[in-house]
Amino acid sequence: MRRFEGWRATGAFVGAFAVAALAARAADTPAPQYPQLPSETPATFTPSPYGFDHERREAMVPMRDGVKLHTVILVPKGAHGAPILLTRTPYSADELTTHRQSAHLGSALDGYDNALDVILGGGYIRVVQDIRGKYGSEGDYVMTRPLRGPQNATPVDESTDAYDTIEWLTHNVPESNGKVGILGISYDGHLPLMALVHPHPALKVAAPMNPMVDGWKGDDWFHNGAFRQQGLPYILEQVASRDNHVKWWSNAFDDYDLYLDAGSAGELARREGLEQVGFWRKVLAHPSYDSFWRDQALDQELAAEPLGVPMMLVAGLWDAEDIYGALAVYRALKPKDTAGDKVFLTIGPWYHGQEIDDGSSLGKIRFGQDTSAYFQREILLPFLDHYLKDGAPAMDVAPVNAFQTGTNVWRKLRSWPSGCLDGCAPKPTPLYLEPGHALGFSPPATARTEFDEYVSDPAKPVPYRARPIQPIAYGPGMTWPIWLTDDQREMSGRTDVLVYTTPVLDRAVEVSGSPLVNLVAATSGTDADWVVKLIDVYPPEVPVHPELGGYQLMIAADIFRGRYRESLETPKALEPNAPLAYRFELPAANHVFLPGHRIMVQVQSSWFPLYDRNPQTFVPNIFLAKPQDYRAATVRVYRSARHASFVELPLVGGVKRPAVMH
Ligand code: PG9
Repeated sequence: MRRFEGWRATGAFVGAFAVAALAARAADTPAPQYPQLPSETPATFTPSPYGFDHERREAMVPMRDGVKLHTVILVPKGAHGAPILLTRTPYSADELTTHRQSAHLGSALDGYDNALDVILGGGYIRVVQDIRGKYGSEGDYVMTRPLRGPQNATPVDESTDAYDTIEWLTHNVPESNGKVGILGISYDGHLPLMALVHPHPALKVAAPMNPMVDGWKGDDWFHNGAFRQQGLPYILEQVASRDNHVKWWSNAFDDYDLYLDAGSAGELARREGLEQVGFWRKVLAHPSYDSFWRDQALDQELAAEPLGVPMMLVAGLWDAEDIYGALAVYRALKPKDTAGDKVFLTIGPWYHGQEIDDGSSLGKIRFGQDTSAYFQREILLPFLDHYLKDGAPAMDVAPVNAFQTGTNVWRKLRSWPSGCLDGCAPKPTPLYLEPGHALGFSPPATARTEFDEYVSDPAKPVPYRARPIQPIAYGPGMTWPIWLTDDQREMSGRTDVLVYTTPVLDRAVEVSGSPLVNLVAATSGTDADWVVKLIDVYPPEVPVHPELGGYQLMIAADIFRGRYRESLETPKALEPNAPLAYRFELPAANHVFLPGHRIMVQVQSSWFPLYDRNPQTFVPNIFLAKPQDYRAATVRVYRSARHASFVELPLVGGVKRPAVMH
């Protein structure tokens, strides 16, 4: 999410009213005529090309419905027969291409979305375009505009806009070789996927990085039905005005206070005036996985299309925004790639979009190498070159490049998930919650009903990170992007967080794929959220990195809203105090728990304020829950033979003998 912080409530609002009143009064009086000094500003200014290593052109590119899209074209001096790298964005083409007032292409390009090693190293023509309705482009804005179909009766969508843009570029940029690649991160990674629907023949390759794919299941708006309410400011700023000048107001430094004070996400949105914003009204009306969300799930839409353009999907293991999308698309499309030459995947140890930033570390975790530079130079550049350059060399990029954390090595794989190049498939292996807050690979033997218990109180929800909690924002001092690597120690000390830990590992435990939660739990309420975290616990002392002593690093974690246990579309009240099974997938891991470490699982019922609170009393629409609906509940997590709770690990290397235990 591209929200810049550094702005909080000021008197600007009051000031705006005063100016409006003065203007209204002035309109009544005829303006006096004074002599004018000739303007010193030319009618149009032509920038001097002196010292530039590239030429900047701007065009209003016509779409099939007559709407024109503002497009910036940066052509390296002397370019001839050069391919085009296109990014379509809702985040200002100007901002992305005027980072510094520099005559050098590399300095002019903003770090966001501009994979500099690739663009500069490849001698590409760089094109960045404002999508319809944003910044310099004409037309109306619709958040992640749905494809033509049930939710879009117009003749245009982002796929036709991409098509029309590529058509124009191939006829209007004489320095190009007529081959176009499209790439981008997040929203700008969603747009390359859109371009793959009825693609233009000149579109030769796509690199959708950390793309937003399914807003309900696991990307920006919800995770498994729990609403990511700290995304409200993004919705406001992105949709309330064409150029994002309308800003979110906050009168609390700690988002925990701001969101708790409002009660529900619906109430906070109301206080901010969000009901004026069309997209928010849609979210408010569709809290469940109904056709509104299902019809827009891009992985499923793409699976229904022929596979034509080769693509490099890019996923980050600690992506706090779109951790779901890239792998969902991979899973949907890979079976169609029978020749193995269309769907490629990179999985890196990155926050959202870190593959084009410094990739040596993430939070306190170091990787011993710049993983992003490796990705750009050794994976993305040869991949794009191969499809875009005339007479390009053969490419030996592996079908899947996955960075393995813990050991800190890149692994070349044939497919994902897979333990090695020759396909040693990971074996789903349950890791059980055991008595005494232990974890182990042996199923519970006891026939007795056994459980652990806590009180989940919506008046004191579990913070998802140490307070004060910052908003979702980027910029100086903002730590939102790295939160998934926060130390979980503080949370494990709470009475409303259950903690299960293995003994110290005597050999490595390797996981590759998506762990599957199987929780059997009961609540005294009629609705509940379940947060399950798979954690690598470092040894008490780590001599080379003392700050990692005892660190509790989340490897995979997610939330599931209990009301969707039986159907994602039709929520249902939970039967109070009944042990019920909840099964859901955690985001993918590619990790080795090293000898000397321990594996931990934490279970809790809130993750606040990133996710809105579950009132724990069933109400039809949680956005509209009233203060009296929020009630404390007693929660039981079961761990007996009949009601076993476990996390199924995608274990590589078999289970000849449980790998743990001292
Ligand atoms: N994660 C952001 C986003 C994508 C799509 C829709 C809304 C938000 C982003 O960083 O672009």
